[in-house]
Amino acid sequence: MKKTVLAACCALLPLSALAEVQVSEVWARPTVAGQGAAGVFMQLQTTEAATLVGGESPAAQSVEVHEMVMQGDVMKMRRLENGLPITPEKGAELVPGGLHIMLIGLQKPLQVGDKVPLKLFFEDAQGQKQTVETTAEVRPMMPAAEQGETHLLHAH
Ligand SMILES: [Cu+2]
Repeated sequence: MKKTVLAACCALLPLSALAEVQVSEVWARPTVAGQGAAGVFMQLQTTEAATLVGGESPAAQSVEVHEMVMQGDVMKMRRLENGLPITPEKGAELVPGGLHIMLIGLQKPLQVGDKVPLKLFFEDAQGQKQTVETTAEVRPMMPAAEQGETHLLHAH
């Protein structure tokens, strides 16, 4: 369905700035054949309060915003129905074991080095929608363990 968003509301709110959302450090884990979904992780910053409401990717049938919750002794993931609120003070951190973007219905397994195009949909407090286009780089599960410890010495 096509939605047309008009900027008419801004005439009534001359002082409100549009939220400017920055997406960085976008990466995903590789998957194996038969694995239908993958988590994508990133850092989010915004100049005004905004909400990450969803996304879209040619690599997957659907894209959802998920959180991890404890149910008894089991860690489960759950879709954030109302999206993920982001504030200028805190931003948001999407990390393994926590908040993440879920690619559901993968077209093919994600391999290390793949670049997955991803559109993220945000909405600010005034209901203004915006789309941020980014790319998730598929990285090894545990780069530090794979490369050994010596790479830490090369920091300087
Ligand atoms: Cu998930």
